[in-house]
Amino acid sequence: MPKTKPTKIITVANRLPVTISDTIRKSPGGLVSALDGVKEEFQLHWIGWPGIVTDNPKRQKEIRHQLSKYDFSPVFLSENEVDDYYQGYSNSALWPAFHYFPHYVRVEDNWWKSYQEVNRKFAERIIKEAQPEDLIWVHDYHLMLVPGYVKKVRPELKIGFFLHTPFPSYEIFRCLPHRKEILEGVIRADLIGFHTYGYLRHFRSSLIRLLNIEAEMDGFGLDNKRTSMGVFPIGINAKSFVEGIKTPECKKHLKQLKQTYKGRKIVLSVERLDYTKGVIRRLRAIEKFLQRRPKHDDVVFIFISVPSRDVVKEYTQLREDISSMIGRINGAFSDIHHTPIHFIHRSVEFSELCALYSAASVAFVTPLIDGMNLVAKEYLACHKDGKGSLILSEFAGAAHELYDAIIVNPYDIESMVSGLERAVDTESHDQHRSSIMRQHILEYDSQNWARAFIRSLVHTPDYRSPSSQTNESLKRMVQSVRKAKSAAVFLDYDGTLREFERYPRHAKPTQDILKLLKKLASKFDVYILSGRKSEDLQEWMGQLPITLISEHGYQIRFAGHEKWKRMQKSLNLSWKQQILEILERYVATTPGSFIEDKNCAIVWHYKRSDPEFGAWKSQLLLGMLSEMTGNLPVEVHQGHFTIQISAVQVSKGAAIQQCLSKKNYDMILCAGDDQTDENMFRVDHPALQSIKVGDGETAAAFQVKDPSALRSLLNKLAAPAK
Ligand code: GDG
Repeated sequence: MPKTKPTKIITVANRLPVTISDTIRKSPGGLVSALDGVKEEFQLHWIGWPGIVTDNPKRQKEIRHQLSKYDFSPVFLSENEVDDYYQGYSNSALWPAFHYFPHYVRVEDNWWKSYQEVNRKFAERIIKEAQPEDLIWVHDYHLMLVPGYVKKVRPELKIGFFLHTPFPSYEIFRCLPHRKEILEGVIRADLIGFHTYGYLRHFRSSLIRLLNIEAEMDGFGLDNKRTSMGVFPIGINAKSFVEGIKTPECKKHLKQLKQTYKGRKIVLSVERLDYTKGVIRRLRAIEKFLQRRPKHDDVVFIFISVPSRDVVKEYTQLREDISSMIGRINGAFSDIHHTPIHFIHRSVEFSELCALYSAASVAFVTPLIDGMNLVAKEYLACHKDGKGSLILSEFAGAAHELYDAIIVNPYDIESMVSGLERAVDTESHDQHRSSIMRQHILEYDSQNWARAFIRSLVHTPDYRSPSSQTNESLKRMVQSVRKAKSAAVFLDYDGTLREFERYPRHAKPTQDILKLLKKLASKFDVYILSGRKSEDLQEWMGQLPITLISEHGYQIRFAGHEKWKRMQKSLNLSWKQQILEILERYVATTPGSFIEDKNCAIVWHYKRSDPEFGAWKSQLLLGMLSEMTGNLPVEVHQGHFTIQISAVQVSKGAAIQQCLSKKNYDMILCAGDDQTDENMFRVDHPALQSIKVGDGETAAAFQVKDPSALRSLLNKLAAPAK
């Protein structure tokens, strides 16, 4: 059998894993090793900035050529783009916002423009290079607009987006001036992944609040397409550390370390110098620990602090604060033989890093917040004997998996000091716990992570082009209504013919809608079947030659008539008072909600309440109503931010049937958007065709995206025959 070509994964990240100087070196970062694990199944291609600024076309061509050997495709950035998109918007606005430092967020005018331009550059590269069957995997906060830009041009491409940082709570995220645009870009991906459930929950909450998207925990519908969301905690390349500690270079470093620090326990911190890492608070804890320990020359603290973003002012300030604090502590606690803190402000070779991890009795990892934190995992991977103790901040994503570590609160200095005391004087059960965590790390490594994400991406639904069969049959249905000798068109109003407004009174029909109804009425019998009161319908559409039905079928005004009539002869409304009392209690305890008291129905509206709280209270109310209305002549419906309790004799289905019993039609078309319209769709009539407006489960035969899509369909219906 001929071998089928493996699927290509196009990994798109701000930075390509290369270092370019006189030569080009591939640099083995976390992502490279993660993707190594899927090399057998997939072909790998990378798009990213090569980390060098050059506007010389000859040099660019040369670099492009060299990188193509690795399957890397460089996106070149100008000096201004590095300043504005990278140092600016990405690292001085998004990074602090996503890490709960809103007071560090700065946004200069050209930064956002540059962020958009560079994201567009990346998108253009994907659009140019991707084949329809390729999988696109976009990484991190630098490139959040890329999925939106790509999908506009290549909707068929499957795109996954993974956020390596935390996603902050809505209250923080909303501080960003371009919060909506950022979400609108990223939601176009087919799969969006986070390290923890907490970040996913915050992201969902922002979607609900800022974009009015009714997102579930596992995803949301958008334009008749579903975007999935999931939790994929990243692992480390465990094998490289297990092997790394066995190499001669590592063993050499280890021997040196053991000699230098003989008789002392090493407490190790490794990180990029960043305000999120909690170094100042950690130093405070160390100072207190030293004060409390009469003889402290048996412990040494080593900091590997990799220089980072030193053009950003907060980072230079932090560097100075750390230096002066270390100077003060070392000054107070050193003697001729011993200095408690060794601060190394540079990166170390991989073999030296492995040796440091191995030599350290304790890893002191106390970020104020961290997407995951790989150092905690790497440290444990280097301790086969389980002897290392891990002190881990509860604010690191890793704490969700490594719950057997000594978990501390970095805002509580005392908690860190007692964690240190416990770790330095390790008890045997801590060793056992470290072994259990190590086992987990070896199993759930970076390759496992990449595989899990890619498999989920593969399983997201495929793109259905608008020219698919559904559209063809919709067209055929429109044709058959057009050709009918006598046809009726039943239309719901809010959310169907007209978009919702924040205030229902503002949802007046536009001139275009009025014209459309008039045109339709010249060819068909048109019925507006709404939940609104007759006053609204009369005021807005009373002048048109169409039949108006108010309150889901309570009153009717026939086309060409003045008067409104009741549709039922008798109605039992004795239940209203009892229901009103309950709803009043809900209004009192759900800020923003209110009651609409209609003739044969009562509606509880919660559109203006907090969306998550309102949705939760609506579920409570539904539960209570379903229990207590069992013996009452009512129906309970959940609508668009509403719960409606109405007399059982009154429903859109019953209203349609009453109309159909008076006149015969060859074709009947009905359209609606919410649950109250579903019993209209379920009416059993051979000539009935139904259209649901919007996403979601429905009994309707057809679905269109939104009111504007329905209007364009109705316009086709009303157009004169060619
Ligand atoms: C993002 C998120 C999330 C550090 N110093 C040296 C060195 N390192 C290596 C470590 C580790 C990595 O850098 C730092 O780990 P982080 O977890 O902080 O990862 P980042 O890429 O900075 O950050 C973070 C991560 O993405 C993954 O999703 O965990 O929360 O912010 O691998 O070993 N390596 C060498 N010498 C050093 O001096 N060789």
